[in-house]
Amino acid sequence: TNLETGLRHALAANQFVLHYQPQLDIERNKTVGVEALVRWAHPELGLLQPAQFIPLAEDTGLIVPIGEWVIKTACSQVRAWQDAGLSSLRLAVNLSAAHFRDPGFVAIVKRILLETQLDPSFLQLEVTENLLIQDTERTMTTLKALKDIGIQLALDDFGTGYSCLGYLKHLPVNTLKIDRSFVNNVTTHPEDAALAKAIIAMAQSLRLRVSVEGVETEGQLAFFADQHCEEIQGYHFSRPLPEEECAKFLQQSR
Ligand code: G
Ligand code: G
Ligand code: MN
Ligand code: NA
Repeated sequence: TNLETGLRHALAANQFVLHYQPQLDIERNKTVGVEALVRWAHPELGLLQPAQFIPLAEDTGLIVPIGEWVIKTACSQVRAWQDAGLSSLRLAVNLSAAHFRDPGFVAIVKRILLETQLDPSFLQLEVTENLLIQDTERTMTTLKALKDIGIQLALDDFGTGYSCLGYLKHLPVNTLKIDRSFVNNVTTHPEDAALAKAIIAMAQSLRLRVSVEGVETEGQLAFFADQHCEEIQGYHFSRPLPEEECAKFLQQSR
């Protein structure tokens, strides 16, 4: 397709852009991290969201070089923000299943960390439940290797995928990110509140940090603060921001 042809040239043509969404530590009321979210500045179609090209990138395998670009660019950016005084800022990056099929992936991440001089403990890689059901043994080996380097791992979109809860106890993840579908109606529908509380209780008893996505209102924030969740990410705190705007946000919220 045309889109596919364009996608093949997009990296070389430098058409990808990263936006960064700040993440709030609820108790300390402080920005602790940013999640890098890729966009494609398409020459004719304008700024495309991930949903418009990530599936195609995954089907064509182009997600591997794109992902490498994302990790490298974001690590380098966050290292620059750290150098500018935000010394403990953490970076979250989304991974796709294809990265786990690439035997060179761990070495690539190591190389990027060396090149950008970002301390591995400030990098958090996000994986989804669906990724974990493919080639479980290889996935586990890769996750452990990433953890051994000192990288943090988060389980993204939790509760929306194929959930076999048994895997949770074996997974070397530090953080569970509750999907925003559990957040939308948490202050208006008792069933949603009950579900959110149950997920949080489970995560806490497994000693996982809980990060809540898609928090849009003060009431939702209060709900999750009451449940002792560690972090929120959502429009209530900040939308994903272009690099310059994010830099300003980070300086102002220090
Ligand atoms: O950016 P948006 O806010 O629309 O993100 C939509 C989805 O796209 C998210 O679920 C996110 O996981 C995915 N996504 C965003 N950036 C990346 C990326 O760099 N790599 C991969 N694999 N997925 C991404
Ligand atoms: O990787 P993940 O699917 O978690 O990516 C986060 C996605 O959620 C991005 O598409 C981002 O733009 C979106 N998002 C972040 N905060 C909010 C929010 O408060 N409300 C809604 N509806 N979407 C959000
Ligand atoms: Mn994510
Ligand atoms: Na998510």
